[in-house]
Amino acid sequence: MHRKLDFKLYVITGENYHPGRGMLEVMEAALMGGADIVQLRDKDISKRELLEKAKRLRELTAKYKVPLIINDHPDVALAVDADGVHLGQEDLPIAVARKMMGPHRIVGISTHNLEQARAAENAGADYIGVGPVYPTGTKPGRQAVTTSYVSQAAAEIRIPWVAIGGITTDNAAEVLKAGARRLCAVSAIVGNVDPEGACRRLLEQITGWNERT
Ligand code: 3NM
Repeated sequence: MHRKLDFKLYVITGENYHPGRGMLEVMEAALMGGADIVQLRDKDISKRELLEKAKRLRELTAKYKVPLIINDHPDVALAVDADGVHLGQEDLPIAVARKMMGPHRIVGISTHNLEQARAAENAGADYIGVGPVYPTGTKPGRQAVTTSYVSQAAAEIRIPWVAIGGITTDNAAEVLKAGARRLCAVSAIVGNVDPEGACRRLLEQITGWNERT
């Protein structure tokens, strides 16, 4: 179990994020590039299909000894022995997910402002997402929170948190400068022709920054 969270580069995969390419091939490349936590986020498929994908991703992530998080569905997470579940603000409350997942699995949640971040911390979340930092087609319709929320999280949040939303190798330095120590990306990695290289470049930036501070 991975209750003690130690990661730098969080990668999310889902059916629509890498059209024409197989999930396992893309994710194996990301894992070879150093992705150290993986989430399956697939909103448009049946639960049965999600379960099958989750099983395959469980086998792959186990091979790389990387935690697997399932978006939205504690039952699927438990069924495939995933390491945790990731919730949105409209999903099950943290306390309910915790009860289902037990004390040793990871419960994470997306937050879009400091009030939500504090609430998640108080409710016992293991980590939070902080974003979307930049506008992103991967989560359309949600306003960017900018690096000002990243700076606030850096100053106030004591549980692990990860910056997410529109992050690429071009703007990662700005997000790290604002105080992020962990980054999450979807399109910049799984939508990249070279997911392994994309991971390596982002990780180099994160590690380089963490060593400086
Ligand atoms: N959650 P990309 S932003 C899935 O802010 C997700 O909670 C967000 O994708 C949040 O790296 C986001 O392609 C999309 O911008 C991230």
